Order: sequence, then C-alpha cells, then structure tokens
Amino acid sequence: MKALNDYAVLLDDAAHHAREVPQFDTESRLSLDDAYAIQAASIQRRLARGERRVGVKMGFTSRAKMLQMGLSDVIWGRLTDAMQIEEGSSIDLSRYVHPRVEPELAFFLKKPLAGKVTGPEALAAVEAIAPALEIIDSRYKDFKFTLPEVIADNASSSSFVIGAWRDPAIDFGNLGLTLNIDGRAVQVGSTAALLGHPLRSLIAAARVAEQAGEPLQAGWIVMAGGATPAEWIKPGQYISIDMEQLGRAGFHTQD
Ligand code: OOG
Ligand code: MG
Repeated sequence: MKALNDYAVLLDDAAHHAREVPQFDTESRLSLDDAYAIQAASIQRRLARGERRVGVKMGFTSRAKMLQMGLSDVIWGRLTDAMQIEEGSSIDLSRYVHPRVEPELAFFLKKPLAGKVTGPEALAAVEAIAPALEIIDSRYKDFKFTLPEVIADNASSSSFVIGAWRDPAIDFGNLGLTLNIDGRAVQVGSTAALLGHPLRSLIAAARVAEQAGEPLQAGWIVMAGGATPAEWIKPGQYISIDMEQLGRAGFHTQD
C-alpha cells in the first residue's frame, strides 16, 4: 500500500487536471481516519496553491443520496474559495471528469460553532441561508467508490453555486424544492430530506469539524447535502434549484 500522502497527490492531481483515477481501496483497507488524513493532505495542496478555506460540505445527509450511491454514513469535505461559482454564470465542463449536480441548502455562519451543539445554539450561529447547487465530480472511474475512497476524494466535492442569502428567521425545516434542467423539474424534494431538518446537518458539521481540529468559523459556508439524487450535467444546459420561500439559484453550462 502507498503512503497516505501518495494518495493525496494522486487525487489532487486528478481533480486539478480533471482526470479520472482507478479505485485504489476496493477492499477497504484504509481506515476512516486514514481517508480523512488523505483528504486533509490533498486540500493542503490546494491551500499551498493559494486557495482559501471557506467552509465544509456535508454528504449523504439524505436517504435519497445514500440510496443512489449505496453508502449510508454521513461524510464531510472541505470547501475552498476556488470551488465557488458565481450564481448565473456559465461554466466550462472540460474542468470536470463526469459532473453531476444536486440541490442543497447552504448556511452562512456569523459565529464559530464547535463540538456538540443544540439546535438553538446552531441556529444562533447562522447569519443567513440560501438555496444552493453542488457540482460533484468523483475523481474515480465510473463515479464508483468505497466509503474511505470517497472521503479521501473530498466527498466528490468540485464546485458550488449559492443563491441570494436570506434571513434564517423562517421555518426552513420543510421547504419544497425542485432541481431543474432547462426549466424542467427533474427532481422534486424538500429540505426535510436532510436528516429530518437541515439544521441537523449543521449540528453534525460542527461536531465533525471540531473533531478534525478545524472548528467551523464565522464567515464560513456549510453545505447541508443533496436533498434528492444527483443528475448528470451536459453541455448547453441551464441548471437551477427553486426553493419555496428562498427562491432560485442556477448556472449555465457552455456548449
Ligand atoms: C458523494 C458526495 C455526497 C451529498 O450531498 O450527499 C454529497 C457522492 O455522491 O459522490 O455531496
Ligand atoms: Mg452534495
């Protein structure tokens, strides 16, 4: 078996050059700690290239996503500024291996949040919420992976798009949402799909980030996870999320 840092270099290069790599741990010999250590080292390489850490993404927080990918543990990844795409912009798909998109809810924090926190404590740290889209792009061939492999690959994170930030003083526990491609709803869901209430995803993020020694910071974004199965993205599309009360976020893909 290679050293953990060798896997970090492999996955970081794969993401950087939009090249797929074969699975390397089909027998799950890597522990989850090893997998997160690989993820941390691969993100360290991005930071060394000048990217800035801006938050955390949660994964497999809905049953729909767990079923789609065949895994059932909540995972998390690290977000950097280079991953954010401006709302409404047009993206070049040659930057991706085989991108998929999923509808999410994003939190913007006004206070640090660490360890075991209650719902009211988590909510008190939230400056704003927004409808969001995540572009996931597993670096593994055929988008297939084991749990340690997807964790090492920064939970397939690739890009994210965030709509207008809104006051969190509404009941956002069960907001209807659609994922649309060219104006047609291709997935329908609710924020309630996220662990029963998306705030639970933020509570989980506070716990895992603290455990990793990188507690959630004021000014950070937390992506709560896909509320529906993800959809493949193709050139020449307009992809959007419409969320009850919070509105729309979208982006175009170049031809
Ligand atoms: C792993 C990432 C999962 C989510 O929102 O559940 C995720 C994958 O599906 O490739 O981002
Ligand atoms: Mg996601």
